[in-house]
Amino acid sequence: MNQLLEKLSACVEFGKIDIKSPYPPSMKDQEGAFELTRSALDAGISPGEILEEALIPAMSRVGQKFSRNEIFVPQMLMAAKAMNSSMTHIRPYYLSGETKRKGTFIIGTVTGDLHDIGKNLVAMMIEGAGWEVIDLGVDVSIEKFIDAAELHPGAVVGLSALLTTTMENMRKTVAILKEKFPHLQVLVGGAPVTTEFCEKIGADFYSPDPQGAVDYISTLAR
Ligand code: B1M
Repeated sequence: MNQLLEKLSACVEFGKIDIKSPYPPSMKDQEGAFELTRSALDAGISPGEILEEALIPAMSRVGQKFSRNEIFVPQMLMAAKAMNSSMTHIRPYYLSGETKRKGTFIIGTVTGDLHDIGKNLVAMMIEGAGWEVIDLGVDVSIEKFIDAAELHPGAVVGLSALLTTTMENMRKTVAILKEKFPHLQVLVGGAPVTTEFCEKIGADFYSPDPQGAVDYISTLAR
């Protein structure tokens, strides 16, 4: 792998946000995710490569270490912060200049779930594909999804869940949304979600990644 990407990936894995960040002490005074992402882009590495080769694998290593009890929630949080600082440079590349939007996409992480990195990636890429995105954030109650769907008739709704415990909230959210708005298209995703689960809960489509979400929603464009 490119050396710059390797360094960037390590910064996200160990939670090194930027050069001023004192954490982790072993990386003090070194450039962090913020500076290295800028350098990678300036060196002509594409935002897609940065995401696929450095940022996403770093978060996956963080998850594996957390599962093995080698790191704990504070370290996961620092990794997420480092990833977000990197995303400040990447996001503008995905934003669409289109003025006529293809439709409206409402997205949120379901109630009880605070994970937003994957949801933010999906939102960013769908916005980049020309949709107006209403991002409801994390820990989104069913009522909030209902209010947003009422406010934006014809919108497509996307739900993200990262915890096996919040998959049940995803199921409830889909059930109530479908009861209230039978024609509403609901897209689901997140690490524990599968095609089988999507079918079981009556959602319309499951995508394991943002590109799949973009491809699907493009088929629904007005
Ligand atoms: Co948490 N966490 N976490 N965590 N965390 C996981 C998910 C976990 C797998 C780690 C582990 O044990 N290995 C585990 C869940 C286990 C399970 O349920 N089976 C876990 C746990 C247990 C917890 C806590 C319970 C820990 C605790 O407190 N004891 C707690 C729960 C808090 C809560 O939500 N109520 C918790 C907290 C946190 C932090 C807050 C510290 C932080 C989140 C910060 C943030 O998001 N701002 C965090 C992090 C960073 C993770 C890991 C390490 C990384 C998640 C991530 O951002 N991945 C994660 C382990 C892992 O995933 N490997 C873990 C990168 C991101 C790009 O991937 O989100 O999967 P992902 O999104 C992908 C796809 O899934 C897809 O596209 C994205 C790009 O490919 N996708 C969609 C996502 N949403 C989509 C929607 C779509 C379509 C595609 O359509 C609508």
